[in-house]
Amino acid sequence: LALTFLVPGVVAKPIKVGFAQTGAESAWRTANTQSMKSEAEKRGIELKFADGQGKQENQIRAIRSFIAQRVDAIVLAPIVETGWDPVLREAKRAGIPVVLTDRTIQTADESLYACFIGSDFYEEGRMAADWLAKKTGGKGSIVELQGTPGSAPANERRRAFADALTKHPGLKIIDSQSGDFRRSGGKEVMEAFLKKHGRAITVVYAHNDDMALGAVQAIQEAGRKPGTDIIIVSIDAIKEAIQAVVDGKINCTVECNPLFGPKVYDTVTKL
Ligand code: GYE
Repeated sequence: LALTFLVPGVVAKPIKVGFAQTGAESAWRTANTQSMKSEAEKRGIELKFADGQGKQENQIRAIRSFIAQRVDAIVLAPIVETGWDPVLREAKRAGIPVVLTDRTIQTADESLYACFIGSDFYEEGRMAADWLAKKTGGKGSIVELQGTPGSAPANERRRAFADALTKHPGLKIIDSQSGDFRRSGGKEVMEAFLKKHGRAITVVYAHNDDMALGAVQAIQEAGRKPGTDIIIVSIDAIKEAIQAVVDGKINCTVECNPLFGPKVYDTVTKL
């Protein structure tokens, strides 16, 4: 007969965390996933990683499976802002704390999540607009490449930029469409904008660098010079975009740091 003595507080079980990621739409996202995975490994946290592949229903399914597996905490990077209440109520009923990271949600019930760890998207959009106003002297015809429809960063970066432009009547958004935070999306939408508006476009405001880099390609293929003929301002500051700034193809990128692993796991451990 083998006897096992369990001494509470001495033999600690590893913490089990379920992370519902949005997908793999951008270089920012790749860095964010990497931070979450490598930091879990470093801390001996058992991480269950679910790639939502850009769909809210996949993320909801992942959360249900985390609940069924009785994880200690759920970390959610919500692809869109609305529609989370039912599944978050299920997590609450199961007594599993939920940490929102990267993106926020809209809910009337703040008790459905423990906290949010992420960036101020409104401030990013405001900084982009203020930089643009200085650079152009307050004159320009802007096309906007929006992020994923309904996502917190697309909503806030759009709202902040538009708010800031009210102080600069010479800066006008002449067209705006979603490129879904993807390079291919940014390229396609920019091609359509160039066809439709031609030389009227003087500025591109992209909600992320991947779409800005797609727009750079489209502008070059149309025989024009990105960064010179058309000013480009975007958000994230991924390595490739910083290189594009060095090369004069993108004029400004606002930093949005994706390395949330350490803060998220500090918080999860406390919870
Ligand atoms: O800017 C974009 C990514 O939610 C802050 O999502 C994030 C955004 C980021 O796809 O590149």
